[in-house]
Amino acid sequence: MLPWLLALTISALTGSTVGHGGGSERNCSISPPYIPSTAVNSTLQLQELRKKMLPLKISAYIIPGTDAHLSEYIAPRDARMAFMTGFKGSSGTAVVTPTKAALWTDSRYWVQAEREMDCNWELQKDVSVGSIVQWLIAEVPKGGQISFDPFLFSLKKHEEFEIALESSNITFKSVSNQLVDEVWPNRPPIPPDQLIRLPDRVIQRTWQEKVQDIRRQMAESLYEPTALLLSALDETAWLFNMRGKDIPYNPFFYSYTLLTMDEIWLFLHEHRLTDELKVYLNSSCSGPLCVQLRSYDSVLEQVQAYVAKAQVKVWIGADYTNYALFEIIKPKDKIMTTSYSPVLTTKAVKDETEQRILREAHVRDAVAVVQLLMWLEKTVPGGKETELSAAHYINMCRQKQKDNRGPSFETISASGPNAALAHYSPTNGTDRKLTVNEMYLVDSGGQYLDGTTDITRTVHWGTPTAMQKEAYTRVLMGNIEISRTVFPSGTRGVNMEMLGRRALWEVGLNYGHGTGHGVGNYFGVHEWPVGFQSNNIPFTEGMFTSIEPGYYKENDFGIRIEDIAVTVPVKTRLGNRFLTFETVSLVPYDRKLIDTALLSPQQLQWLNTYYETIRRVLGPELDRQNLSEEKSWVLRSTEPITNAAASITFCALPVLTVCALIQSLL
Ligand SMILES: *[C@@H]1O[C@H](CO)[C@@H](O)[C@H](O)[C@H]1NC(C)=O
Ligand SMILES: *[C@@H]1O[C@H](CO)[C@@H](O)[C@H](O)[C@H]1NC(C)=O
Ligand SMILES: *[C@@H]1O[C@H](CO)[C@@H](O)[C@H](O)[C@H]1NC(C)=O
Ligand SMILES: *[C@@H]1O[C@H](CO)[C@@H](O)[C@H](O)[C@H]1NC(C)=O
Ligand SMILES: *[C@@H]1O[C@H](CO)[C@@H](O)[C@H](O)[C@H]1NC(C)=O
Ligand SMILES: *[C@@H]1O[C@H](CO)[C@@H](O)[C@H](O)[C@H]1NC(C)=O
Ligand SMILES: [Mn+2]
Repeated sequence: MLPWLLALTISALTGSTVGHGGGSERNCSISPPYIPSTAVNSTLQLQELRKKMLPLKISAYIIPGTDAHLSEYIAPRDARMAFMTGFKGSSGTAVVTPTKAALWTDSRYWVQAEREMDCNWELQKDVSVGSIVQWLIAEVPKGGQISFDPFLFSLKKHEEFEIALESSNITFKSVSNQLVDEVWPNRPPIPPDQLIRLPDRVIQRTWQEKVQDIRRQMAESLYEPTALLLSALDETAWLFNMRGKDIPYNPFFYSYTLLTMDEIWLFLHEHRLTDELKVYLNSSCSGPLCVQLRSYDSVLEQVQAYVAKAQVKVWIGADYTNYALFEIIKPKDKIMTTSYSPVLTTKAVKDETEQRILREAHVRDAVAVVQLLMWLEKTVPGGKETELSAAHYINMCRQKQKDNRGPSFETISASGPNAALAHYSPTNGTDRKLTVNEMYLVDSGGQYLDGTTDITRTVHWGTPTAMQKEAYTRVLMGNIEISRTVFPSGTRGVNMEMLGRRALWEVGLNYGHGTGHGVGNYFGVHEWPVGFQSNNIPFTEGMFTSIEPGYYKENDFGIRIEDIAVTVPVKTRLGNRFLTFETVSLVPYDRKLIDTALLSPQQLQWLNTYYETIRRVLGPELDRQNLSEEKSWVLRSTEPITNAAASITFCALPVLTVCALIQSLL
């Protein structure tokens, strides 16, 4: 799935508010206002929230669309922004004042917000902190107070607001009462289901070994931390090799960990631990490798008690630790921060077992994607299939694969103009019939006990236009250029990112989303901090990332080609061992959309080598699953591609030996 571009420098390119078939948007400038049936009447909850704000003298209350762990996906009980506004998109910030209410969300969600909100809410489109603060300064009287639930702000986000409000003479202050929860009558409960530990076959490092490794890194730090506080849900789940299912599409469970050199406190809902898990965590003992279980809700108290001691220093990751935990640690010299905790940076580098099983998950996942593409090729001309039926089919195919645990995000199945809307997923209201006259984009992924997958293919079942073919080929060239690049270990993704855009830029095309993100082993489909943005960590051996350039033509079509790749060592001809990417997604591209004349000999060679790999690795798996029709489809789709045009051009050159050499490569 596409990562959102952090630096929204080219957001204008995707600033589309074009609707897609079926749904309708509110119109608040007519009288009476037109409110679609898909919107929520927010009058009552706004009234109730304002009643709570009044005695606390709050002039504006900020409601971010995240949870106490700054999760990208949240559980229904944390959907506070959606409860207040009606807007169910996965990213946004709501603000309520005594007389106004506003929602900020990025261009992916503008259409959706106009459909889901009533006219109590204004939609704001510039999601930068600067824009929110500007609005706040205009609305809040001098000397007024802006408040928020400190659990829903990372300390980094809090700092951004604080700096922006510095000279405004407005107080920016957390309130411990969780105001939205107080006015939310049927807030969903904590999920009751029991947590699991991962089976030994998918683990190389036991939790005890991981704890020792993290403690070693703490001991080596020059800042001499005495404790590490883990707040992001994947941090604790990774450390203990445990999983839950509290968050849709993400096998996480509500938790925190406080790790010192000789103690481990694990905060969770204890009733969710089986006796076996308690033994696994060795909870009834003492010693540096015994886990002391504490209730999830006692984390503030326990951290406070710990930091009351002399000579302690707590290491926290600024991007994923909530402000509530930060503000109780005083004085501030008892805190040491880095952007990411050592758990996140350690987790980013997969061990040998993780690398092997993540590759294996991608082989089985490719079977499911091949089944979808082959089925669509056969059925679409019949005229009965739609975006939704295709999404349903791919889910079904994945379910049949060993160790599947459902999809890793809601499938993006988009035909024609719908594919030009980033992050579009079909609904009953927008579902579009698939035809041989339109391009089709499918971005989907699976959770497997051994890995998380994410892949996008774009296809055309009829005759693509010259523009579609050129755009597709240039997107593919971007994907290949990143994939085949050779670089020294420690190179930042942001310094390679333009390789994915260059072929598009050459002809004045571009895309408005990020180029790639990390993925996990049965974890999040967007796993930070790996990727191609400025705040991602440098690439080293054993990291998995998506590579996913695209191109979107408003009201017409959308293209994205996404693969997962792992960084592997490569011997260079004149120098040291460098790194390159090895693609682990194993699904052929649409031959019909590739204009081979645009590809360089190196790109063509990469493509043919990739196709050989698909045959070599996916072929036996298809045999094992008795899928002979799929096998023939794959063989047909991975026939070596030759480039007649390129060889003619080259052979016209006077240097005949070069020509012969290149031809032998083709
Ligand atoms: C709302 O309705 C008015 C009056 O019919 C119209 O001029 C305006 O364009 C509409 N706005 C939107 C966003 O549809
Ligand atoms: C919305 O809810 C409020 C309070 O319950 C009610 O007074 C109002 O009529 C409702 N508005 C619409 C358009 O249904
Ligand atoms: C800030 O607000 C306080 C309280 O309303 C007021 O006394 C003070 O003069 C204000 N200062 C500035 C610089 O506006
Ligand atoms: C728990 O840990 C203690 C001390 O580290 C050890 O002696 C004991 O054998 C462990 N118990 C289990 C059940 O693993
Ligand atoms: C969509 O339509 C199908 C079939 O009519 C129905 O089963 C399903 O509940 C609908 N989904 C939604 C979200 O309305
Ligand atoms: C594949 O077919 C063989 C021979 O018919 C059979 O023994 C085997 O169980 C089948 N395997 C699967 C995965 O269906
Ligand atoms: Mn992706």
